[in-house]
Amino acid sequence: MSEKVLVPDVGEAEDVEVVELLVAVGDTIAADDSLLVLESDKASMEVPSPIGGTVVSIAVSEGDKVEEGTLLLEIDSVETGSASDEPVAEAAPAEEVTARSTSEDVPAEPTGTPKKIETSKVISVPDVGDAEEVTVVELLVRQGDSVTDGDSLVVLESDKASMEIPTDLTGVVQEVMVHEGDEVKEGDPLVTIVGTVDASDSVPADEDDGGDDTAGVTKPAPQPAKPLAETPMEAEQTTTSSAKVYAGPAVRKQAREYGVDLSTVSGTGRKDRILKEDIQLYVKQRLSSSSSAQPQGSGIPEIPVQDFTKFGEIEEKTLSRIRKVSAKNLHRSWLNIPHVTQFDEADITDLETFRSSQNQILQKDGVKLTPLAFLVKAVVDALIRYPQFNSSISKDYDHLVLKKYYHIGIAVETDDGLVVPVLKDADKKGIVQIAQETAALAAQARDKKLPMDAMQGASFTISSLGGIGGTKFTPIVNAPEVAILGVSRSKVTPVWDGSDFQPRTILPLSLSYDHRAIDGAEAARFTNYLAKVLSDMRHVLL
Ligand code: CAO
Repeated sequence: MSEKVLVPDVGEAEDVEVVELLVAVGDTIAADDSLLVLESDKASMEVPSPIGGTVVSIAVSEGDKVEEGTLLLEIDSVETGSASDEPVAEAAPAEEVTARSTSEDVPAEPTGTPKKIETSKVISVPDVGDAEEVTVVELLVRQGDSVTDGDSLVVLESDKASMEIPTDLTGVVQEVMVHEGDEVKEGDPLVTIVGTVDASDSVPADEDDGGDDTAGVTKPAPQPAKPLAETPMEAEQTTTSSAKVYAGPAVRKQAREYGVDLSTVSGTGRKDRILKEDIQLYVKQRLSSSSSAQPQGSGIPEIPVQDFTKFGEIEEKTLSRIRKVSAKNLHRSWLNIPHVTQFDEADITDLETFRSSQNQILQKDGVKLTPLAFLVKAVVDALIRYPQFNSSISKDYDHLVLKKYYHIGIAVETDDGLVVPVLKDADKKGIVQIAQETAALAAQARDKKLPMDAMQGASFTISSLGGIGGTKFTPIVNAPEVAILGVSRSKVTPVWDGSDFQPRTILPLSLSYDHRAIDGAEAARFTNYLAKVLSDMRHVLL
């Protein structure tokens, strides 16, 4: 036997639209499964199936405007001979929620007048239709809150519908009698509001409705009751205190089960309605992002995933293991360290003259000096003078761990990404040895032949882009170190010597540091000193 499902009582809502069909002809459904979603300008509701069976026909399409009694679809019952051909007039759990249980307490009207009198009103659980008990899922007010007529106080939810319970009295919340998670039934008190009403609207105390009494006050008869949830559609209204979200009760229930805040979920249904699939995708994305190589920092909004194929041709290239590891380390440093970068310049004119003369001599031995070897030497000298740059912060932020060794990490660009081999005991080595070992480490890194211990124990790092170009950059500190020196390409620049412009070779320096360990003035002194040493390496001897 088949049953016809009609649009249920939609109260005063006029412009009701079929926004989503949740079943198709031939679908097998259980009793109470949602069939389609109706929406007015105020609320949305899912229409559940009154019986289990098979959908045999659907009489409406998405976008259709409907009204109470409109045929929606027909279902073949699984139970033989039990159903009739009579339309199911009340297919949804949509009994009209009009009877508001309230009681009011109004003090006696003093003689001679005030236009306004104080009243208290208990807002109770309204008629909740079939549902015997409903759950308080959200308290939207607290004791002492000011509320105005129409403000929502509490969100109730059954397994079929959610509804916001508003106040029709402007005033202050005197008491909230329920907690989130409480099971309540029709007539149970929720919130007491104290406010004022026009004296002319009050009625004699002997017409008391029997509601709660408040000491020392007499009561008028109830005000003409404006429905709490004006229509069953409003009972399904899916707003929350924080933001308006459109979602059916089943979706809301699922969101609660997963601990998902619906206001953070993007809906893909019509009019941005949130579907179950949206919750699932949201949870999936959160899970995968928390285990990915690049975790999201606390509270940092995620970068939305885009379908780039919409804009043109793309190719996917798998990231190398090195790139994934360095991405994770860089991200961790970036999020944990308050970075500041100090820029400076060193006049390396004389150093460059010396370097090229030495290169001519050393060429026969297969040795090549680049500015990097001198930089390592000068940096070590500066670290000895300013030991806080060769340190780490203790885990409890109690002290600096000053290192008495000078292991210099050298950032090396490889095909697979950035690698930082470590030149150990740089303070004990001469320029030529530093140049040879640095070149050997860089070659090993590029050939993927670096032993593990060659990448450990750095106390300070140098990142040189001088061979490539650029004027300055802001390197990321290689935690748990507290500073890193970035070096850009030197350039011959006219420098004023007091009477003339002289062509000088100027090397740009960019020192990034952890501001928790190092002050700005110390950083300026460090780069100043470094520049002085580079301009005349004889300072190293002092
Ligand atoms: N100014 C001008 N010229 C420079 C220079 C500078 N600051 N530094 C190097 N050069 C020159 C060299 O003298 C060499 O010149 P010639 O070929 O004429 O002799 C040329 O640039 C190439 O040098 P190089 O880069 O091969 O050697 P290097 O010792 O300077 O650097 C290494 C070695 C391993 C640091 C480098 O190859 C490298 O990988 N750099 C990239 C590091 C990187 O990616 N950092 C970014 C990390 S993100 O923070």
